Amino acid sequence: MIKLYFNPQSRATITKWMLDECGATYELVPVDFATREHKAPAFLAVNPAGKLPAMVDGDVRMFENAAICLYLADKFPDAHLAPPLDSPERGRYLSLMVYSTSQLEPAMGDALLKLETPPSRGWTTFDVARSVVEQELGDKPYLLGEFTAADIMIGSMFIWMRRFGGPKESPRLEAYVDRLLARPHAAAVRG
Ligand SMILES: N[C@@H](CCC(=O)N[C@@H](CS)C(=O)NCC(=O)O)C(=O)O
Repeated sequence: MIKLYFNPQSRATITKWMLDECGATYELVPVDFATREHKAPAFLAVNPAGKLPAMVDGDVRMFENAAICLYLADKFPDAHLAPPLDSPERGRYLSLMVYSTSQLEPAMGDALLKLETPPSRGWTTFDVARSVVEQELGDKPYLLGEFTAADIMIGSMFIWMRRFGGPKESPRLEAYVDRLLARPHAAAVRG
């Protein structure tokens, strides 16, 4: 059975949302930050970076949310959480999955911590990242039209931005966040 190393106060809630949308059967393995269980050898053997989430599926060992969500979307094709391999939307889907973690998330961190984002960093300001997402969303209900793992990765950032007291977003983004929060399995990231 899939094992998700989990703490409810962590990004592992994103993986939990994904697993629930997949209809997967899985076991939550609690990881206690207070006792630094995530830096103990037993956990470092699963994720040498000492961070949540981490996931084990038989012989498969994984860390990093984007990688885990990409893996799960392909493992559970009946959940239709990724465009098929031969779909022209596949490229945009992969780009958005990577964008969520390489650009949007660090930009959001800078914005919340009120840090400058110099152009020499590998990511942009949150203002730029937000407008990229808004453009990719367009008038569609979800980034790819239908709900996919990209909405879990990108939507979680906007859900958290709202939760952590970020500025009000445009009506289009606010409606997107409301739509995501209305999904029963989003409970994991709702806090
Ligand atoms: N890019 C990683 C980020 C993982 C991450 O930073 N996890 C945090 C929890 S939200 C963590 O484990 N922090 C504990 C630490 O670094 O000591 C992912 O998305 O999987």
